[in-house]
Order: sequence, then C-alpha cells, then structure tokens
Amino acid sequence: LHRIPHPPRRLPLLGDVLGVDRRTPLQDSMRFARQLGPVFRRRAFGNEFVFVWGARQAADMADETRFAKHVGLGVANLRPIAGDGLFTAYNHEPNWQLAHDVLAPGFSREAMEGYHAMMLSVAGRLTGHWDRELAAGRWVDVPGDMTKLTLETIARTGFGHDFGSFERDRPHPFVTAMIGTLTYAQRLNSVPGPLAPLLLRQAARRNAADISFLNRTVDDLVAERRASGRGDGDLLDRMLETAHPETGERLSAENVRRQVITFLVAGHETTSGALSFALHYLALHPEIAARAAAEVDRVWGDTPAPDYDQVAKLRYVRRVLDESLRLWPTAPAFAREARVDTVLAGDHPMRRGAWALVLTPMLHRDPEVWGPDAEGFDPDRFEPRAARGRAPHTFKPFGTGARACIGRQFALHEATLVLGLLLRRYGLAADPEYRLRVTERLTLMPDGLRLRLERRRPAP
Ligand code: MNH
Repeated sequence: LHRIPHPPRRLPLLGDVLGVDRRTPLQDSMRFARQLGPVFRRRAFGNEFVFVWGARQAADMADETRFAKHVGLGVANLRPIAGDGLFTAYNHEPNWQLAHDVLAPGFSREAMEGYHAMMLSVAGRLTGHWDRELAAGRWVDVPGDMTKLTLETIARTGFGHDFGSFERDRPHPFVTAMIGTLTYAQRLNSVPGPLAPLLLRQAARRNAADISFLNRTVDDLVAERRASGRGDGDLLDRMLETAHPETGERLSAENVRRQVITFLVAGHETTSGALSFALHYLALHPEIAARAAAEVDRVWGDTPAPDYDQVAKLRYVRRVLDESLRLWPTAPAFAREARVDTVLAGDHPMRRGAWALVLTPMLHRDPEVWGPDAEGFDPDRFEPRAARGRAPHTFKPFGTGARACIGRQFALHEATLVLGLLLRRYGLAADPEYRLRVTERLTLMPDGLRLRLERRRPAP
C-alpha cells in the first residue's frame, strides 16, 4: 500500500481534504487520477481508498477467478434502502442468485421486444411535451425531462404503474425522495464515520422519511397488483409469481419490496443521465447530429412507429450513446475485491478481501487505449473496425462479470429508441452560454442543461 501514490499534502485526522468538495467526490478523484497515475489512493478521515483506472490494471481486475464485486462505500450506503436487492446484495447472500435467476428472463431479447411498444408510448409523451415547448418557444429542461421519461418507462414496463410524471410541473415525490436518499448515501462517504450521526442528524431524519416514502410507494404498488391479479408477465409478475426453475423457491415479500425499489431507482437514474449527456454532445456537434439524424431517416423512413429491429439497426446513434457513456459513464465507479491473495497487474500485492474502486471515467480516457485525443467526443471510436483493435475490458460503463448490469440491453434499447425519435423530429440548438457542469449523487448528470428545439420535419 505504501508504494501507491497519494495527494502530497495530507492533514492528520482529516486526510486528503485540501482542494476537494464534498459535492463532487468523483470529479475530485478524476483530478487526483491525472496527477497521481493509474493506481492511487485517497484518504478521508482515516479511511484509505484505493482507485484504479489504468487500462492494464482495470482489465486485470475483470478476472472473475481472482476478483469479484465488492459491496462498499456508495453501494453499501444504499443497503438501508435496497437491502439484499440485486444491486446491493453481497455475493454470498442467497437472495442474489435466487433473484438473478428469477429475473434474468425479464431481460431477454424476447422480453425487450415485449417492452418495446410501451417504451414507444412513453416516448410519445415526451415528444408531446417537447412539441408544446417548441411551439411556445421555450427551452427544454433536458435532465428533468429525461428523468420523467426513464422513470415512466421502467415503472410502466416493469410494474404496470403510471407516475404521471409528464402531467406534473414538479418531479414526482418518488423522484425527490430517491434523489434525497442517493445524495445522503454519497454524503455518508465524506464525513467521519463515528461523527456521522451527529453531523448529519437532520439529514438522517430527512433520509428516514425519504426511505419510508419509497417503501410506502412500493408497498402500494405491490398491493395494487396483488388485488388486480395479473400483470402479463412484467418484472413485478415475475417477482411475485415465478418460482426458481430448479429449487422452486420464491422471493419473499420483503425481498420483493427491495427489488422493486432497486429497479425503480437503478432502472431510471443512470439511463436519464446517459440520454442527457448524449443530447448535450449532439447539440454541441451539429455535424454528428446531422449524421445520426440521416441514419434515422434512412433506417426508419416515414414509419410513425419504428419496430424493435429498426431500433437495433441504428448503429451510428448507438455509437453516439456509447461515446457519451465513455466520457461520462453515469454510474461512474464500481468496486472489486480480491477473492484470493493475489498480485494486481504484476505489481500490487493484494490480500484476499482487499478492494479497490475502478474509476470508469478515467479508464475510459486512458490515452494508451483511447489515444491522445481521448477527451474529445468522437462516436467513430466505436466503429467495429476501431473497436476490434482495442484491448478487452477497457469499456465498462455497465460494470463487469457476474454482477454487471442486468438492465444493460433495456437501457440501450430505450435510449437508442428515444434518441432516434428526437433526432428525427427536432433540431437541437445548444445554449451558447452553457458550460458542462456535472452534478454527482452517486450517479452523474449534466446540471442545468437546456436546449432550444427546432422543428425538423412534420410529425408522421
Ligand atoms: Mn444498471 C448494476 C450501470 C441501467 C439495473 N448497473 C449496474 C452496474 C453498473 C450499472 C456499473 C454494476 C455496479 C457494481 O458493480 O457495483 N445501469 C448502469 C448504467 C445504466 C444502467 C450506466 C444506464 C445507462 N441498470 C440499468 C437499468 C436497470 C438496471 C435500466 C433496470 C431496468 N444495474 C441494475 C441492477 C444491477 C445493476 C439490478 C445489479 C446487478 C447485479 O448485481 O446482479
């Protein structure tokens, strides 16, 4: 450990707090990464964290025989909300395997095809809203509207529930409570553990209220379903009705509550950020937007309702999304622990149980993989020919291994569909005053991003 570089000026007790901001732990870590190199450490209040972002070291950590997901920091702080739900479960908890096996078919290709019509219908609410903003000559609030869209999408496709987000002026209280708990979970990392109850007393009370609101929302939703009976095979149906194919075991009521919260939160916050960053870059690069829109016109023609396969065929739009997730992977870090005594990438001995954070936004900018212009936005990096030449395990927006994102195809299908619909319908004009500001609440979001819309073609 002592050989791993750390920031030069450390304070006793406080650690590396000079020049850092508790609202931006990730962007501070990116700055330290640039100063200190591919493996470095940061200390906050006596806790030492190791960060890894060099391509060679991060790829080594993807070896599932020697490393596994570590539930720590931000993820562990979400345990009071999500318990042993899929995202926050410890590897050894039996409910992880059970829920994974029961829910995985809910993310198969056939399941996605089944969600497609509902995704399209929710996207129609968004374009309806944007048409009205355009007609009124107003700016559109990109992160706000993307969050409405993705929350409605997961709630309706997964749980047959309508939050009515587009009929509200302010975010649904579920979103406000969720943002509260995420922000609180992030803040817990930046106060000295033993003092947390004291320093965060008020915030903790607020957080408890947020959690009970989330629980109540979910309990109502489940009760509604139990009362009404069937939900035609959506995620909630699987949670309530499906027994494990081999053991016949079912999810407990308490675990269902954890899973519903997990999916409502994990299923929309990150996708909303990904869409928002993509729209930011599209508005900033009109030539890229024009190329993407031309692809949509070519592949979709005039069809008012593109089908499932026509979304998968938007290869360039998908590259725009990948490139946005490269620069700003909206779940920006994941933790890996050694399963055995091992040596990381030939030079860092790790004992069994030792762990480190993979800093994805920096892995995605390692010049050894992405070249000297790694900071620039260029979707052509994801052309098959360019991508084939790249070392494996160097693009990880969805994590890695057995505990990688179960919702990856869901998110990519939803986001590609929506970008296609928006590119076909609107010209996107950037606010010349806007400079990218990234807010952090465990996930990333372009703060205050707004765009001006232009009518591109009459609505089919
Ligand atoms: Mn998602 C795990 C990123 C969309 C549900 N997700 C992860 C992990 C990353 C991630 C990274 C691994 C975290 C870790 O190793 O600790 N997820 C994303 C991103 C998007 C995303 C960047 C969108 C873009 N995720 C979604 C969607 C859903 C979802 C959509 C659900 C519909 N994610 C999950 C769940 C897990 C997860 C559930 C935990 C899987 C497991 O551990 O078995």
